[in-house]
Amino acid sequence: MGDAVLTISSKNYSSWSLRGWLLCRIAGLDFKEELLSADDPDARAELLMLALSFLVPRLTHNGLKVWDTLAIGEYLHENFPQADIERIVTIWHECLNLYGGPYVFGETPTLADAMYAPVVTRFATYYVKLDRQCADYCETILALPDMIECTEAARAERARHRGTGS
Ligand SMILES: N[C@@H](CCC(=O)N[C@@H](CS)C(=O)NCC(=O)O)C(=O)O
Repeated sequence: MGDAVLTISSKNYSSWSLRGWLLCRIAGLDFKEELLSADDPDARAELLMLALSFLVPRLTHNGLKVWDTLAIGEYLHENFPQADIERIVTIWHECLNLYGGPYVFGETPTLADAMYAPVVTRFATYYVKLDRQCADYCETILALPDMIECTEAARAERARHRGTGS
């Protein structure tokens, strides 16, 4: 996990501190809390050194300083991904059951399947364990003639790059 410190000003009065604190907790980040009151002139001086904005929350992780709540959220999301897979699996179940498969919206591949195609390949790359219905959906997508063509072209592209050293 590395070294993580979340600087906040107050658990009583700072709504932004609460947001940052919760984001870190939800992401499962192992972090230390540092409480710096924005009213205390010394703390304000320290805050300025921590974040040009003077504002909290502010997260330091592995030497990186993140000092905006949304940025903290995005940073944590990128570094500690969580519930995305479950969400996708839920959506696939709902759609496949409702529309009868084999594609997300029934018998014909649609925009939704094109959007999910890279998700399918990532699930394969990272050996994500899936239940039968979702695994079947992945196989269906990977077996699409257009998908096969594109995958073969991708392999040839990589081989070409390797060949030219670029
Ligand atoms: N846009 C900032 C807003 C943060 C913010 O307004 N924080 C308040 C605490 S609730 C603050 O640090 N205030 C200190 C001050 O105004 O001196 C973010 O998303 O983090």
